[in-house]
Amino acid sequence: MADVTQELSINIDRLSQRLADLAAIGAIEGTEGCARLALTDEDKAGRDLVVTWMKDLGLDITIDGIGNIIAVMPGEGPPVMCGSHIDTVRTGGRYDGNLGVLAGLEIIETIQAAGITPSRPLAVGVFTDEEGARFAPDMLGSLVYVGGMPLEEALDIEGIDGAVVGPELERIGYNGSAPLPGLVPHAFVELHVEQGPVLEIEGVTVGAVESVQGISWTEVVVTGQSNHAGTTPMHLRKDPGFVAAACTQFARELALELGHPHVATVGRVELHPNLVNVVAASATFTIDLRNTNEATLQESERRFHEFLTATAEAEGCTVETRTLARFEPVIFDPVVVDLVESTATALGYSVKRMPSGAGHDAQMLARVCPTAMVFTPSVNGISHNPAEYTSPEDLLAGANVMLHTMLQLAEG
Ligand code: HGY
Ligand code: MN
Ligand code: MN
Repeated sequence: MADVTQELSINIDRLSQRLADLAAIGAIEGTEGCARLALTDEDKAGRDLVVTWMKDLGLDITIDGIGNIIAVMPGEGPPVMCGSHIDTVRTGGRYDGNLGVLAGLEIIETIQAAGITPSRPLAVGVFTDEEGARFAPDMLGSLVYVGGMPLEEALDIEGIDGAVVGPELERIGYNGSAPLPGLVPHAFVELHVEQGPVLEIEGVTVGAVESVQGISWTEVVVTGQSNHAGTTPMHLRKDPGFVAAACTQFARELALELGHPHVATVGRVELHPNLVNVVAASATFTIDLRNTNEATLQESERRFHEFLTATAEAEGCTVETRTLARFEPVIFDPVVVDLVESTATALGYSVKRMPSGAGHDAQMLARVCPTAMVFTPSVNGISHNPAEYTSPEDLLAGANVMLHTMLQLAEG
């Protein structure tokens, strides 16, 4: 196998072109970004395009009951797998998830062109509904892939728009029959944009990701009493909109008190009837809490819930909560992390070991095989925003680190 040198390199123009071609599906006008919420027509169109590219590479393609697409080179034994997701949030960038999938295709095309046949086959996975923005939890497809959730339970999940996973999968034609849990890889590596500011601020080209922080998503429904905005004295109100706003303020104050890396986000808020002159009848909102430390994450959940309960009671409102996602922090395989780090150094790139603030499919594959991630910098640390950008030089670096990491895993 070729040494770890730039002599064997991916083709950045071909990778950039595929990123552009995929981003054209669900393109957000006037931006570089795209919107392909899971299991929508746009997601289907993106899947169809990626499957075409997989077929062009002569890969063996399987689709399972939750719609995960796994493409494997010819060969014997468990593959060295990479991959990610191609579903996006509603204000998505073109790199989040897409890079990990398309760099995998680029790597396979590169080694085929070089006439290299690894001892273990390489594979690329496209995992369904990583974002969890339409159908919670996030990382749904990879969670089912590793046996973390029964398929039947996943197929019954109702989305924020009332659609249900199973019928939507059928509607877009990706309710496959490949067995679940899925094929256990020899190892898994995910290339992903950092989606944060650390690599850029520190002037580092590659992230060797050691862990993913814990994630807690809860949907809260506060019910009060709809009333006239002009005639209802303040002391007689039962205003769920006020409770939602007070909880948003508390979440921020609690995060600042707990300090970095704790983060808290109220990302979705829906008042009903949502009218200028009506004290709301109900407020539905989500709270996303994250921390690298499980005990601190649990403390934040407890304190948030206590504040919510006390504030709603004082306002004469009732509360219902529903857990949308709850994943503990995940530590990646130190051997694979070391390999990412040593490979980046051998290729002449600056590299930093770091945690991931975002959730990723790799945190699920880590349950079944040695797993780690490669990060590339995000300009201005921006993501989940159409302005998301990573330079071709950094994309090249990240993809080459993944190429050589995968080849070493295939020979190791
Ligand atoms: O929410 C996340 O961290 C990921 O983008 N699904
Ligand atoms: Mn992602
Ligand atoms: Mn994302």
